[in-house]
Amino acid sequence: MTHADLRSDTLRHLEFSLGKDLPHAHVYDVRMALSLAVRDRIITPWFASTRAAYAARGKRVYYLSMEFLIGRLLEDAIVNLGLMDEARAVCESCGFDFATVLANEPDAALGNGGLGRLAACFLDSMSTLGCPGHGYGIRYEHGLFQQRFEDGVQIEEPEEWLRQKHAWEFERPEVMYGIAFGGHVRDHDGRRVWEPDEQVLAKAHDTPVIGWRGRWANTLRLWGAEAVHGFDLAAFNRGDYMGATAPEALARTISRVLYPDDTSDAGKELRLRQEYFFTAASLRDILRRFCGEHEDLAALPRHVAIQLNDTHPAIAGPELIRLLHDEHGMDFDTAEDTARGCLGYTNHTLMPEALERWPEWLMDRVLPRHLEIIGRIDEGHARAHPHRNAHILSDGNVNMGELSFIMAHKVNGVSALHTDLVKDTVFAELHRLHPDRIVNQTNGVTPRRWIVAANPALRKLVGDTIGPRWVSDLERLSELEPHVDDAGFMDAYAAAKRTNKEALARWLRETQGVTVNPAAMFDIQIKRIHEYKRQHMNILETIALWNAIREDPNGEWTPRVKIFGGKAAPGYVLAKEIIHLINDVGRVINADPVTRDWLQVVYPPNYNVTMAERLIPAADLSEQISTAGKEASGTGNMKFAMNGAPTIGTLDGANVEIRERVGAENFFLFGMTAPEVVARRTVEGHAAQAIDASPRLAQALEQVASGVFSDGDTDRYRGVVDNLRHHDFFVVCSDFDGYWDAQRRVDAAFRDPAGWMRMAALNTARSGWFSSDRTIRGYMAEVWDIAPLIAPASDLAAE
Ligand code: B1N
Repeated sequence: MTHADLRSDTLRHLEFSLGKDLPHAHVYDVRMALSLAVRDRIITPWFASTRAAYAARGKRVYYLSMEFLIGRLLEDAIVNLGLMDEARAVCESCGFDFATVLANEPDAALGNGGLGRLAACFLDSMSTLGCPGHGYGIRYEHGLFQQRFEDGVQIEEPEEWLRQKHAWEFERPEVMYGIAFGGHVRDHDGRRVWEPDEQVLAKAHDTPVIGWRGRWANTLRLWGAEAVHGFDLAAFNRGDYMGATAPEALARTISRVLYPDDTSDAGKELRLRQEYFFTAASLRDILRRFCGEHEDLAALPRHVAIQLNDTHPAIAGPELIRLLHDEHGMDFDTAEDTARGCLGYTNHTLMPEALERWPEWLMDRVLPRHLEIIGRIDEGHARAHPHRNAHILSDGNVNMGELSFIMAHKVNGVSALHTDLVKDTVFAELHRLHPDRIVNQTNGVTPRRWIVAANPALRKLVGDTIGPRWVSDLERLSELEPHVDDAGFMDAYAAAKRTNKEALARWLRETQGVTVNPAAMFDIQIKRIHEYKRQHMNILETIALWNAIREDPNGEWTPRVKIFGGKAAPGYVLAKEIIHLINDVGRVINADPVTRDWLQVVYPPNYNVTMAERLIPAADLSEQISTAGKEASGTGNMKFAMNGAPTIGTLDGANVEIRERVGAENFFLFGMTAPEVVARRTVEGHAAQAIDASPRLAQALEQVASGVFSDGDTDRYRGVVDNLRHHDFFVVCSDFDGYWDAQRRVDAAFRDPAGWMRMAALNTARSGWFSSDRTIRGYMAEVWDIAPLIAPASDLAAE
């Protein structure tokens, strides 16, 4: 492929697909035309992959997820196809800045956070490895809300990514399924027959997902909801114009908006409808594909692996039984075993409020036949295990975790620690009954997006040092290790970090109007705002540091920029109070001339995938400070480590494995362990005790309470302060001094630039294991029982 080809294709699309000529083209037109020209280059490998998958007559993987946090796709496609230089040249020859063209693409925020981004990284890795499969999800009209700050307060606004045409998708009006809801179940000659009273159409929209170097491409199929009869002409003719469009509006509600709750569940009927809608459509599609190739439905598990991304698609179990038994006439027990042979379930959280439970009456109203089937699964399980204590149906609820566990042949946690906790806590009983079912698959992230695309400076240095193969074989990053003793390499490594920090500083100046010193430590905490993630501990430490510098302005301090990013669920009052507090503290501290050279707080609004791509490569320090036992894995922690930002963190989630691999001396550990946290909570007055023992913490809390950061308003932070003083479930107070001490160790280490850079480079060199390629290989071998359809990329000769 030459630059001339890509240019002429882009100009052709500009003219014939966008209807513009170059002199009148807006950056939107150029971005769309380039996207279409790049997309054209995905079609051939996409078709070839589809044909190869059919020819193999083997197994396919179906990844069912409520969320796919894919972000922007153009740069990703360009990177995977190796078209970086050509694409840049095309833009420039058209008179457009490449970065501006890339930035014109909306960030597809079809997810809340880690769970959705993991699904996106998995798609990338499945395509890179040649694992045949599809992602199935919902084509939300509105992704995660846009966040802005008004006087420091989070304001949510609707996200409008589909206002413009989505360049990457193919609408498939011929792939449409009627999805039923409600109604009754009746007996017909001893058979149970569901007579629903409502139908919504699910229409397919396909996005090709290209792997590294275009060797394989899978499909992300997202379902949009439409009405069976979209327009009520009779109502219109009566002059009832609103009524005429009501059926369409009602049906479309199902795929209208992503629920903005991360790790908690509203228990709303619409959410249940969303879950059933996309799960049922996906299963119909899977069976249609299977029946086109095979006769015997009993062979389903040999050809179909369905992965449930948390319990959100848990209705897949009963729905698959319903399809096999009610519709295809398989006997119930065989249908149940067949379904189980196909299904795998990934658990992503132990937070009690996130474990989905639906009231039986609601399930009965929306999915009456499914409730019956669930009852039968539960009875069958009880009969097989008479002394068991785990029930799917209990206290008038349907427990979706238990349902998922019982209906899956494999259940997995997402980090070693999390999997142990899954075995010991939520599923202890079921684990005892089914000791071989739970396995661990530690999360990973795709290096294509998180190094190659996001960090070109590091990509070039790594490529120049160890060649190109590391991109699809990330463990090869270990070949960098000997070079940490080479002054030339280390100078280049430091220069790459400096380049990224300067780029971030420029962006902060241009978009946020704040000036930061690129020589200062960039200390970054980016993730959803949640008490268990303890952003409030970070901001309290910031206040304590501010106090300490003011007391001794001529002391030996390390300049720091504390950067925060993240959204709070709109209904999570305390999390929104924490956001307000960070902004208030930033306003006061940033205005203090005494500390200005040492400490700054920056909180750019509307954190998303695109912002993460900008922040992570520029980070010096990665904040992973959750209460031990609460963060199932984390994936941001892995992105920071590979981009050369050592972690300050607790022994939680995948932090444990990161520390083991990068080495304890390259990781700033503090805090209680998971069992210590559990024990600490039983100590009466643990928070007050910790505050009494820590003058620094007591002072910082008192400043927040007394209005130092809220113009004297002593009410504004009553929620946060009272919670910490009297309740403190997430043991912020008890971990505070350990955190403070760890931060001072960080300060000291950062004052030795060579030592720090060595630590950063070792983080890069030793984080190859955290590639999502490794994770997907694990699922393929231990959960899906499937082999790749292309040779490993590492077998290829270097380009
Ligand atoms: O899943 C990520 C993990 O790395 C994180 O530690 C974990 O917190 C995250 C309900 C969730 N767990 N549960 C959710 C998301 C949306 C929702 O509606 C729960 N997200 C996680 C990937 O394993």
